[in-house]
Amino acid sequence: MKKQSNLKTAHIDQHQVDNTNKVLTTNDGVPVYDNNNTLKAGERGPSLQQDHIFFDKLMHFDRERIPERVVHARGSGAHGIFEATADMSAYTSAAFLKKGTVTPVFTRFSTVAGFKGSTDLARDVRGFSVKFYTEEGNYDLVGNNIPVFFIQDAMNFPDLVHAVKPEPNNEMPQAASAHDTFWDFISLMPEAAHMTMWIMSDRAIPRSLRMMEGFGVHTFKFVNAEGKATFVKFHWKPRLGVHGVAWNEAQKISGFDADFHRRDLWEAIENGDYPQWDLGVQLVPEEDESKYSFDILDPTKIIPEELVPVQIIGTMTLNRNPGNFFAETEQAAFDPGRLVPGIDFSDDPLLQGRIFSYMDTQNYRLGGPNFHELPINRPVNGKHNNQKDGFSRMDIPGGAVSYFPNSKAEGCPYHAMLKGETGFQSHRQPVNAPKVRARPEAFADHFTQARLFFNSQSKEEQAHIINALSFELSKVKDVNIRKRELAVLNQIDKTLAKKVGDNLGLKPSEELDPLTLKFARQNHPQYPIRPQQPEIELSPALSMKVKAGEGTIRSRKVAFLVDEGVSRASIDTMKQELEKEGAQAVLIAPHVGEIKYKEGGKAAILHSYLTEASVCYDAFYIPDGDSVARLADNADFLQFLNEGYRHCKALAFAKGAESLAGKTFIEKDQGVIFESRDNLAEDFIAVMKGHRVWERETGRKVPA
Ligand code: HDE
Repeated sequence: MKKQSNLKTAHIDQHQVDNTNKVLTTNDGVPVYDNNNTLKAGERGPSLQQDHIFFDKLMHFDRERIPERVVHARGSGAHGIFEATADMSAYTSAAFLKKGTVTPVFTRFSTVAGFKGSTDLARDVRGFSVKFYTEEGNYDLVGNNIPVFFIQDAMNFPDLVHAVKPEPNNEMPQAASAHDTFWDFISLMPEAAHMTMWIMSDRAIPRSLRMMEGFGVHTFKFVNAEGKATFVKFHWKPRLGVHGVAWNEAQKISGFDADFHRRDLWEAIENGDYPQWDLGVQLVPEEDESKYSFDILDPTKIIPEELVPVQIIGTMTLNRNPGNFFAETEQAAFDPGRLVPGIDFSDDPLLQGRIFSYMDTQNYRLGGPNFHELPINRPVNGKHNNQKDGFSRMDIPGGAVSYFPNSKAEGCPYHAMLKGETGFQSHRQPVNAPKVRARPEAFADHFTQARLFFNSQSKEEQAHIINALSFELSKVKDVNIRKRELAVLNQIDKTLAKKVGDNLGLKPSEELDPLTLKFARQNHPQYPIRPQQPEIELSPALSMKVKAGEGTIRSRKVAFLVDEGVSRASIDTMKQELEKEGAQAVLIAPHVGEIKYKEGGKAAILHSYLTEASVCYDAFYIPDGDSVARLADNADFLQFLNEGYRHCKALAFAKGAESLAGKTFIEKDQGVIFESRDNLAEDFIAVMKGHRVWERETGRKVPA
């Protein structure tokens, strides 16, 4: 694919700095003669206070950090475009959703709990924020890769975050929910049950940011040109399918390459493998607001895709890496309160709280109210208003007029209504109700959809959830918390609770813990309620197996494990077949530099066992040659293979290399390809297309 430049974001690009053939200057443009030595009284003397060049440099350096995001601190971003592909005018007047419209975007993916420098492979929700630079101003769709949330009301958000973040006395553990305070909170908030199932599933350890779904989570409103509203849920569907790694693998990747996801996104874009997502919507007519067994305003509930199908309305392509991480990714200010005409909030109480929080946090984090003027946050259509001054004002609005109404500037900037233009108008929703601090009754059904999720998973996916819960609760020191959460799990599914209980040496109690009930009743005095009969008992769309996609190996990394004397023919044939499918072959040898081919000539080696780890590859191939005898006693090589097998990956052995499998604990299965028994490249590719051979875990009891 040819590399695209994004002309429409020229407003950002014009701020790029070109240092070619330029002299180094101070911040005031004064040329610097010597950038290595401070000004001293003599060569061995004290430094002088008049070293304004040094002070200029240090003043800036001392202020190079800004507060990291209180949540979602760790993130990676990319530029791209969104193309609307369906006629949505019956539902929304949003200009960027008009069929055929192409809009520049900036997208940032993130983990939630860890600090800015934490590992990418934490078990966590991933943020999925998209800023659309539309002709009607910026629209931010600030979503997650999981379609529900832990809590129902914004009031609980700081508490949730305090509970999951490292504990305040010792600031441990980093980027992990496996600790007492998180599970203490969760076990007292049964409304978190549904999200708990998702976060313990492989959705929380994605193989790649390019292989995860995104969700707006809340119900929003589309508003059409006549002012009629339709409820809408947003979905991003990755073209590469939805895939996760194994938990054991995730932990090791965190050690070997904490930037694994960031690197993967960056490299894919640099290689022209532009990731793509289709944007889908679920539409619910206003008249159907109360039609379902759950409340569509409750952010702990989904609308199952089987009840309301997802319609695809556009495609996002990420095609350009940022030029500067700080200026773009770090300073990007996302805010669900940034709406454009044709889209509005619903009354989801979690969403309502977010409308305040994001703008407030940007004011603090980016040092004042002019963060909209940072290149990454500027609207493409320009901004025109009478707002003045404040820290770091970048625009220079000329003239004496900064008020409205005015006559001196001919009433400009004018209100849209004055010239018969529409502008942003809120949906004319009637509101007349007593002021209360309370929740709707249907919000108190915490387990029906948690059960729906668990029951809709494949056998292997259920096993991963059980293992994840067992891991996390084993790390919890307080046995009372373990017991309380087990009682919550027992309300979701008895087998689930029993299996987790077995791993903890505990028997799940039939009833919720009195403390859980006490706190649940604060939110829902009538708790527990009798839930309404759900519309469906199973939702295949919730399984990652179903969302795996049609199977592609584009951009997957295959390790070719080689040594001196390897057969060139055996490498080249496989390499060609893999490259035809868009995968990458990476030669790994005991040392970097060069190795000799059996047939003569040399191969350049860029990667060795010192620099690489098995967990960072999707599949393994062992070619023929004199290399085979050398590798037989190489512990690094054998560990590569054993781990690849354990993590349920595809392994292919050229004919002369098959004996090496006998040196490992690998047993022949559908994911282990032997040239003498299988169609080497064809079967290898077919297995890779399925991502992993998860069945290996249950068959051979190899816990991944
Ligand atoms: Fe956020 N969230 N959030 N959140 N959130 C932030 O804003 C907040 C929630 C999400 O890539 C903060 O700029 C409250 C749900 C993403 O820069 C902060 C509540 C969803 C990002 C904030 C929620 C999200 C954030 C921290 C409950 C999924 C990263 C820094 C009422 C729909 C955006 C910042 C980026 C970031 C507040 C709940 C997604 C503090 C109060 C639900 C993807 O403002």
